[in-house]
Amino acid sequence: MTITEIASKIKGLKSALIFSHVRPDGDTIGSATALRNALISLGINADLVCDSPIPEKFSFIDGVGCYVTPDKITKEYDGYIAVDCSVSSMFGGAYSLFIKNKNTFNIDHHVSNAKYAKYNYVFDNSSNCENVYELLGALNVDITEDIANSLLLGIVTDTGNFAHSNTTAKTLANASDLVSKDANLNYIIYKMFKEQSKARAKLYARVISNATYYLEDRVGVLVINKSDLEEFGAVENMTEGFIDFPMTVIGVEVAISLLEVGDKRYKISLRSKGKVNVNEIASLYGGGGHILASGAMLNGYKEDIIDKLVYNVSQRLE
Ligand SMILES: [Mn+2]
Repeated sequence: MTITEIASKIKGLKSALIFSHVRPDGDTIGSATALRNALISLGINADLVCDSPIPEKFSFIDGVGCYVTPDKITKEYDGYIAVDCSVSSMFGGAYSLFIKNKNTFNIDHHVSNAKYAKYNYVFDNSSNCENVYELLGALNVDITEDIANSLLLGIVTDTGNFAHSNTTAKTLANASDLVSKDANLNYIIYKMFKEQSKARAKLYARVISNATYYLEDRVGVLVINKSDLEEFGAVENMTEGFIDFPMTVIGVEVAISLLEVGDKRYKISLRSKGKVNVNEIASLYGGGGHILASGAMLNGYKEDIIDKLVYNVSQRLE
């Protein structure tokens, strides 16, 4: 469907429930909150649903406090609109609710989108917020400061702060437009990429200072022990982004992190700069992901796990 067709279908609604994916990121939250405010400005009743808690760091975005879990939905809506959800599993438990409505919309940017809705608008932009921005244009919505902040949030997070290869001239032009509409780029970047708790900062310093290097410094390894988490009062999800550190080291081709999640049980993350397909390595242990970013769960002593993984890398570096 074209954006004009989707816009005219949405204009016909009196009420809509907007769905964000589980483990929500800035793009699904930005898409949903921008669309909610836009629909309300058009006189359409709009609510938000997500089958996961919304991380605290997004609380500065207008409308984030309105999310409810699917079990709280009792009202009827004219239409259900999913944003940034490529497949049914991304809805979590909310999918069984989603399919109950006759007017379902799917607005997404993943090329792998399963086109599961009655009305599908899937376009391969950097972020779904770029698609929503285009949709709001087709709906003739006034871009308020709140809407601009929501949309810029999705662009900034899905492009990794404009650093990923999905950042195009159009992405930057859209971001520039949103800044001209008073989106606070500086604050969004601080909240998404810089701000951290003291517990995380202390854990990070510990883990990074204990990094080890193998194969003439072509592999960098981080170990995150349960005892370190406990010492600083940190929790597992605070370790997100740690693995980016060894990747900054000149000469390192592959980064590996081991997060101790149980007795002799480790959650493994793998990153590659391109010479090694780490998806192949993760697959050896029942894990998977992408060529440059993959993960798996391994049992055993950490020294043995590191030995095995470094060996797997060495076989692929020659
Ligand atoms: Mn996205």
